[in-house]
Amino acid sequence: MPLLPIVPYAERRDRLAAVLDRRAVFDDAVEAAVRAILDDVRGRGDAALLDLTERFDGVRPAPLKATADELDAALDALDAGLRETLEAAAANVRRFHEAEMPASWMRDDGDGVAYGQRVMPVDRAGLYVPAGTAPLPSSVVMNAVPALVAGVGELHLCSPPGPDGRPHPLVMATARLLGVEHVYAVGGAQAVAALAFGTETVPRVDVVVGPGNAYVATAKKLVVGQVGIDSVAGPSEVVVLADADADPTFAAADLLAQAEHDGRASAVLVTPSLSLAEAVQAEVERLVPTLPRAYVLRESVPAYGAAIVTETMDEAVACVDELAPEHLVILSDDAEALWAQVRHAGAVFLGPHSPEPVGDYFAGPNHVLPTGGTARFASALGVGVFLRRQSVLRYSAARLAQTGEAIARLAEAEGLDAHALAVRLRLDPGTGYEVRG
Ligand code: HSO
Ligand code: ZN
Repeated sequence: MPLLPIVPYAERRDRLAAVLDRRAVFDDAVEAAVRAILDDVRGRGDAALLDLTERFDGVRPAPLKATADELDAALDALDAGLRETLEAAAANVRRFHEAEMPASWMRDDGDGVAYGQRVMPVDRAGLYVPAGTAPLPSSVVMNAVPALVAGVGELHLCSPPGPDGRPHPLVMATARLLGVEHVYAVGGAQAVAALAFGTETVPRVDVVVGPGNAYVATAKKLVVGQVGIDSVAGPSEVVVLADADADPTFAAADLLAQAEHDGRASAVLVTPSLSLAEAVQAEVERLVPTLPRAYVLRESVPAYGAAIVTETMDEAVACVDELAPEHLVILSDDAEALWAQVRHAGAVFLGPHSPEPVGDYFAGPNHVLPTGGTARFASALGVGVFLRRQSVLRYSAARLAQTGEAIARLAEAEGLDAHALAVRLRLDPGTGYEVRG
């Protein structure tokens, strides 16, 4: 059996059932376990964090919070070339997110009536950076930079400790590089709980963002309302939309780049060309054994991968929309025209020179993206998550004289007479209601 099965479009639903089903990320058992963790942290604070970290990560971090010296030392130890690349990446991500920054606005009707919105950052943001099978310093950049661009005053970053009880050195170095001062050696649902409720060491924040496993995602879902969140992330996905002229090695490599993230990552080729599908299938077969994470690829590709062959390109585009993938790579000379037809995808990569890792690491777009079909209604992590729009209104005596009576009647129609009174008093200070029986 080849790793990447070729599936006719008509059979896509059966083949992709495993991918589509993942959308119900919420396992009752996981949810019950996470509720217990949230309650424990809410009730016992740091003591719970230490016990839970010992249970899940096998260490009791001491101290829970990385010291300034530790962060400095991690940055000093960072490879000079990596540092330069991370700095360049942060500058690109900053420029991208500055461009999406919404502006406050105020409109003045000229007669004393004015209204608008003031865009303001939250006071404190919590950033979650997973450690898992690979440390992700790029996730520090993708979480922190939009918060910094939004103008958030305090950033608090949680990341699981390694065997030494400290957050990964690359995570600490990148945090220090960006000016994130507060870094805690705590991961999983307990980290989300700490950020949402606060403990002796970790302050309660206003928003919690960042990718994570099912426990982290479920914890975020359960603390919504207590705090804001970016999104509830599931396993990562890519769809490569390719025409007959696409380079099959590029297509195969792009699939594997996403599929290597974890055993549940999904990588799907969609193409109207059977011969391309066959060539990509062969390239996947050839490349997998050459890669160190072949053990992950041998899990994810057969379980959640496919090469879907359609009759036409229109059908291929429809197939992409149905999947609403986190990432969409378009390998075609007509990439721009195809992009114009696609409605649902978290982030799009156009043409043969835009492999997804350029976006994952460097170019500017955020790599924290809507997964599991949520691209139908959700967007990439951006400055918006860290901002609030406060609306403001100033009315005038003249305008109230014109409209106040009508407004008061609307209030009475709702049975809300104090509302009507508040308006009428401005029109006629002598207004009053009789005391009722
Ligand atoms: N492709 C991942 C992000 C990432 N890749 C981090 C490498 N490092 C999810 O969008
Ligand atoms: Zn990636």
